[in-house]
Amino acid sequence: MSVSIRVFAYFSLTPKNQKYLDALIIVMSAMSNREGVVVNSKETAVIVVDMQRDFCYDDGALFVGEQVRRIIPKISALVEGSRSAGLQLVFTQDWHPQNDEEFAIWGRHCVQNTIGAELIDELLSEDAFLVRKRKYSAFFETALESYLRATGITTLIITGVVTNICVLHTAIDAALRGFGILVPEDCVAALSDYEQEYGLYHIENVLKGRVISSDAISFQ
Ligand code: VGL
Repeated sequence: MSVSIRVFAYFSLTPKNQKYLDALIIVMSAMSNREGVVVNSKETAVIVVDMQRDFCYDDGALFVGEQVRRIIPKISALVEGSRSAGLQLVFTQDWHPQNDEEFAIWGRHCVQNTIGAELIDELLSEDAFLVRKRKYSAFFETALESYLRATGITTLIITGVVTNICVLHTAIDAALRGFGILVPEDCVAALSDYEQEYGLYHIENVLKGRVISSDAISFQ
């Protein structure tokens, strides 16, 4: 015990060794990301955020860009795996009234009952809990929290668009409510690399969520 304390003190007190220690921590955290996460199928839900025509198709009102194409098959595979493992599935749908004040920021998009607001055909959502929302967060004035509490969910795997907007706001509200957060980085997309990075940075470092590859998620 005393030895380990002395070693710790030695490493933490010299700036040069602090640098090695920092590098070691980075390598170890990269290794732990690669190691993967085994999620409890009964207590974990997958949330697919706003995978709607207006965001995902190139003729949509607020097309996120080509990077959204890459995440569709990844989300689809994750949803299929999760469905087979018996996880709860939640799909959110941005759902704005005509002339919503948010259009001052983004222009008209996902207007209630329009084609652009429909979920994309590539992802099967019939058995999912559907959350229609007016704001970025899927928790704001929706039944999501009561649904998750009623079904015994403690951890959320959050996927979809946009990483630094609705995904991030949903992750923040989930963290505030005490849910564990897992974000597969190949299942979320943003308008630019910078926005993708700062969204994931916030989730990992400020919310203490885990950011990993979807391949690294398994179920028990
Ligand atoms: C979103 C901008 C406007 C999103 C929704 O889904 O992240 N972004 N509305």
